[in-house]
Amino acid sequence: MISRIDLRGSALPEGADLRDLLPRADFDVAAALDKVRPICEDVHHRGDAALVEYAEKFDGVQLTSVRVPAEALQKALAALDPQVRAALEESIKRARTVHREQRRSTHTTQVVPGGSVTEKWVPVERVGLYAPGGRSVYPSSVIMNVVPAQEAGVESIALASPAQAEFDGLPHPTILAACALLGVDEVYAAGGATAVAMFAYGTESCPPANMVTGPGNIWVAAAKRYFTGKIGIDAEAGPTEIAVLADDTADPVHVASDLISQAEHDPLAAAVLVTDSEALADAVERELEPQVAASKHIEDRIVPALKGEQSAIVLVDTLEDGLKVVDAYGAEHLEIQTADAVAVADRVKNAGAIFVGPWAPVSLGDYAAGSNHVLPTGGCACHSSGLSVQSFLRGIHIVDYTQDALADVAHHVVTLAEAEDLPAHGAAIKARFGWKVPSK
Ligand code: HSO
Ligand code: ZN
Repeated sequence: MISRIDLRGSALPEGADLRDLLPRADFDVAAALDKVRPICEDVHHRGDAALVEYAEKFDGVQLTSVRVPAEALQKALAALDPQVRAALEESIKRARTVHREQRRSTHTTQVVPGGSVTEKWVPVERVGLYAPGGRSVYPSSVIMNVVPAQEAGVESIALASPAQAEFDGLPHPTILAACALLGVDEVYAAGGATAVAMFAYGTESCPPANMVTGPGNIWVAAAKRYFTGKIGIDAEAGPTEIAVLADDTADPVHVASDLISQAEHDPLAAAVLVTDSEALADAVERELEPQVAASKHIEDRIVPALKGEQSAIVLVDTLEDGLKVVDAYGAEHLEIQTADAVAVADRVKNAGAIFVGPWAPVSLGDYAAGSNHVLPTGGCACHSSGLSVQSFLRGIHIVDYTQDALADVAHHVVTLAEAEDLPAHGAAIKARFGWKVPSK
């Protein structure tokens, strides 16, 4: 069901050599770019007409309007199962509680007397959020994208999700209901790369956005890469990953169920157990069989995910080595199921989010911990963070110097300008002091 990588018996390799030994899905965004480019340019040139045509081609839907009417959002909310509504509301409440505290306030640093630098935080003006359809209809991801944008103070928030033939050509009703709950009323029926292009270029119905965030398949990731530099993006989200660092105190039933929980997302999802206990590895493997058999998306997702080259049980000599392995892997989600899990978690350097101990499974974080579930995948956790209020803010430096404060440092500026062979830079200082470098 799941392969083993045995790293016991000799010293672990370092850095990239260790990373190369660890499993990872093949997610070739560069190759997808060639297919996505003409679609994006078509949306650029033909706007809504192209969106309508792609909805017919990819989603089998004849769109009457790209913008979803406000009544459709309210109708979807009214028809929402009350239990689902209550759960979404709780999820929103907890996410708000956490994200509200991420807001940054303006801060002024007095560099020298008369010279200050203020950093003010300004929200991105308009953001386009993408919510996938098809296999992954996740109202929870709508929450995870909308809440940080709202808490950051983004004024204009629009959402796109693919048209669905079985729902009269509208996006999935739970996506619409989640938008209504969150107070997002600008929603478009557009899918994949076409939705990203719609936000990047704008069309007759949809004004352009400064930034696009949200999960999606490889086409969405490729479209985000195509527009990098033109608009802001959150990340090129790849398939979901879970790594579990566990010792012999871990409960194999929990570990197996958590590995399966993320394998359930996608045949390319990664489930990795890192352990110093062969007994635990054996027990988890035994436990996987009945649990997989009792799950729903067995053949199309869970089995291919667990059997895929991206998943494995990695055996190490010590927990110390286990920490090196999980740091080299840089999982989107990392669970620590060891004795003294808090202390072990504290030592982890690379992970999108860390789930500590037996009562904080990834599923909790997916829906209702208050944390964000849009997290870096593919090892990007070694340089990037998950989505947060910060993702939607820009820090602008405001430089304020008096004449005396400038005079004090002028000679250094002129020296550096000359050292870089940029005398006009120095001249811009001298011009303010009768074309001389002020003497100190
Ligand atoms: N685990 C996914 C998010 C998700 N799970 C949505 C359930 N719904 C990626 O972090
Ligand atoms: Zn999940």
